[in-house]
Amino acid sequence: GSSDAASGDGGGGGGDTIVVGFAQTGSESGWRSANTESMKTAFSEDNGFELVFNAADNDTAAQIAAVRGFINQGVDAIVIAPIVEDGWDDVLTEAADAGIPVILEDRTVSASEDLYAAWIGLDFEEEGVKAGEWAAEMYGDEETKMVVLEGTTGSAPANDRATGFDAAIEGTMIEKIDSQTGDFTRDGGKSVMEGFIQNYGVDNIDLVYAHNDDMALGAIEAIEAAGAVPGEDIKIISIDAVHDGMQALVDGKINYIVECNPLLGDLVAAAVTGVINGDDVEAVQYVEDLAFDQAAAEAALPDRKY
Ligand code: GZL
Repeated sequence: GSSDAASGDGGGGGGDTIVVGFAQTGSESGWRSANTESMKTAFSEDNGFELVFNAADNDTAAQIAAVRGFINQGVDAIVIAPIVEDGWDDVLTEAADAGIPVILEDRTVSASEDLYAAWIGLDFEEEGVKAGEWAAEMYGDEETKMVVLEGTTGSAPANDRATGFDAAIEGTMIEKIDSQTGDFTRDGGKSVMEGFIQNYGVDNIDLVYAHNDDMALGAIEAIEAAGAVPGEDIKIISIDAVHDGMQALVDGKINYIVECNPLLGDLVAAAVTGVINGDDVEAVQYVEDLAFDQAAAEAALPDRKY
């Protein structure tokens, strides 16, 4: 767009268009689609950005290769939603050596905080605690056999949602009989739930804790195919609060959902602009999460943005 010559106080990117390489995880879930839309809207040309977008199809090697591509391209800044926590030290060091700032959005990494300028994300452990506290309150006083549909193995949300939930149900009569990854996808949740039903029998499972709505929706299909009623015969607790999950909650097929807000684009764009302009940028920025039972979902669904 037209440049206001007096604008800004210098900083990267030559003119006033900031070229940003964005390494997204892929398109594994409804949450991811909402997050991608939020990022593309915030990093628009009208807002002064040129967004170079890559979706890595949940493949960590492809995502790291995409980041290397951004470094070789010489972008002004790199944004990453890292599929998994580990394995980032080398490529983040290469970005630092190239003088390209990195901002993490959504998930985070185990590498040193010195290797990225900021992380705009969510408190996954707190999401797990909220889910576990509700499970403990509702089901903790009677023998409850629980299976867990884990998110992508090695991802921050999968690790932290398990940690938070397990801590919250400590000392209750909720017994985790199995826990496997469904990779945050609907198909993954369905096939893992089919396996649980095969192994334990649909009458020997009381509760499903799904690390995201997409896997919970897959589990619902498997439970119904086995002739049981989700939300009644087998209770379901999930995380995200995307539209389809909230609809299932309203329909009584899911019993409780903890929100995980995907609308991070504006915060990430502000952080990128701040870093490029040499401003101080808050290193860790959490976005607030709500939680919904059926009544709260009925009230909230009409106004939900995703
Ligand atoms: C959490 C995000 C997770 C969502 C899933 O912030 O990384 O990845 O919970 C998504 O739906 O696939």
